[in-house]
Amino acid sequence: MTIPPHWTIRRLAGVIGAEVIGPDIRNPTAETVAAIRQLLLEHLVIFLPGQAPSPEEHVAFARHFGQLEGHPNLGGGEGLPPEIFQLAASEGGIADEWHTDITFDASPPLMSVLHLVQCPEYGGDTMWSSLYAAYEALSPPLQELCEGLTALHDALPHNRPDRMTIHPVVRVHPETGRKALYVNSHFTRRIVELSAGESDLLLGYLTRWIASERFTVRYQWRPGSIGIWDNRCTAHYVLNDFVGERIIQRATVTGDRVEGASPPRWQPAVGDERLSAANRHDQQLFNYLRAEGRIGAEVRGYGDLLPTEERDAQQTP
Ligand SMILES: O=C(O)CCC(=O)C(=O)O
Ligand SMILES: [Fe+2]
Repeated sequence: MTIPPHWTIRRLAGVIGAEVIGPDIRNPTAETVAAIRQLLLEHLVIFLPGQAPSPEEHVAFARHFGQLEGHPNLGGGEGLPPEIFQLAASEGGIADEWHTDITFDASPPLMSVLHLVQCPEYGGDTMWSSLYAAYEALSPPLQELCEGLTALHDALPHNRPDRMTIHPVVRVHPETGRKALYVNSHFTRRIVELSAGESDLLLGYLTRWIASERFTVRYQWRPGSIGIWDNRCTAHYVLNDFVGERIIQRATVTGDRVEGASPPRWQPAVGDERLSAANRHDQQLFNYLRAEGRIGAEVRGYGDLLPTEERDAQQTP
C-alpha cells in the first residue's frame, strides 16, 4: 500500500504523531482508508485538519475501520447518532488525566476518530504517548518483571467501580506484534501479583513513566480538525489550561481481547493475612477474583486462597 502522492505527512514528535494533509474523509475511497490505516500503524495518532464532518459523515467514515460502539457508561449528546460520544467542557467533560480509553472492559476499543467541534481560542491541546516507546525504554529487568504481571482496571471515574477486568501489564499489538506498556492512572488500580504496597509503588512509577515527554506528542487543535488514534498502543490526556467551551465528538471502533506478551508468571497476591478494610483495592481484587471463580466461594479471606491444582479441578466440568 502506498500513500497517495498528493498527501503531505508531517511528523510532529520523535516517536509518535503525524499531521496528514490531503485526504477528504467524506466518501473516502478504499485507497484512502487503507492509507489511513497504514499511517495509523506507523504514527499511532494522526491529525487531519480542516475536515469538519457532520455527525453522520463522521460516523460513516469511522465505520470503514470496523464496528462502532457507544460509550458504555456515559451518555452521548442530544440529537446525535448513538455512535457519537460527545464531551463538552461546560458539562464537566474534560479528560485531563492520562488514560487509554475503556480499559476497564475485557475488549477495549481498537481506535477512535475524534472531531474537535468547538475549540477554545487558546489552550486545550491533547497529548498522546506511545506505549511501545514506554515499554521499550524500560530496563530489561523491569521489562521482564512487567511481562509476567497483570493488572486490575475499573470504571471508578465513571462511578462504576464494579465494572472491572484484568489485563496483562504488557500487551502485544495484534497487527504490529510490538509490545506496549498497558497501564494508565485513570483506570488501572492494582497489580494482581504484587502486594498492595508494592503495586502502589510500581503502578505509580509506570503510570508516570508512560507520560514522560519523550514518548509523547502534543497537538494544538483548530475547529474541524480530526484526530485518529490507535487505542491499543497509546494513552492520551487533555491539557486543562483553557477557559470557555471545548466540545469534542468521538466515534469509537470496537476492539478485541487484549493479548499478553506472556502468560502471568505468578499467582494473585491478595496476601496471606485476613482480608482487612485497610486497602480498598485488595478487597476489590479479592471480590473480582471470587466473582471470576478464581477463588472458591467458601474462602472468607485471602489467607484461604485455593492452591492452583484444586482451583483447576473445580473448574473442570
Ligand atoms: O478531548 C480530547 O481531546 C480527548 C478526549 C478523550 O479522552 C476521548 O475522546 O477519548
Ligand atoms: Fe479518552
